Amino acid sequence: MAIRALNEAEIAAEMEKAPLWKREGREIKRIFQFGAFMESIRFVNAIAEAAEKADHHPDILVQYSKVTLRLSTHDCDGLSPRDFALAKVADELSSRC
Ligand code: H2B
Repeated sequence: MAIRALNEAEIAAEMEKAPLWKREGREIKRIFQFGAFMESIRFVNAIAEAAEKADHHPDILVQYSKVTLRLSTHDCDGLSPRDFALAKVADELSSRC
């Protein structure tokens, strides 16, 4: 299904609702800090399940107790509502890991 990239004003509005995320060009990024490696892995497994269900997949970097997620929409070469929807899910899941 075709998806439209958000324009700058729409991205700014979404960023206000996602204060823990940083804009980096055509991506948004958040570093999640956990207490231990296995917490990182539980989070990665949970976000992988959510991503597969949503058919929207983040770039994931695990560094011991730290997980970096980067979100962008390849299909529109930019940021779309799907990125911000998955960012919100990641925020919610991270508080449970
Ligand atoms: N993930 C991300 N991050 N961006 C996409 O554009 C995207 C995706 N597209 N996951 C999906 C899969 C698409 O390739 C499939 C065919 O629906």
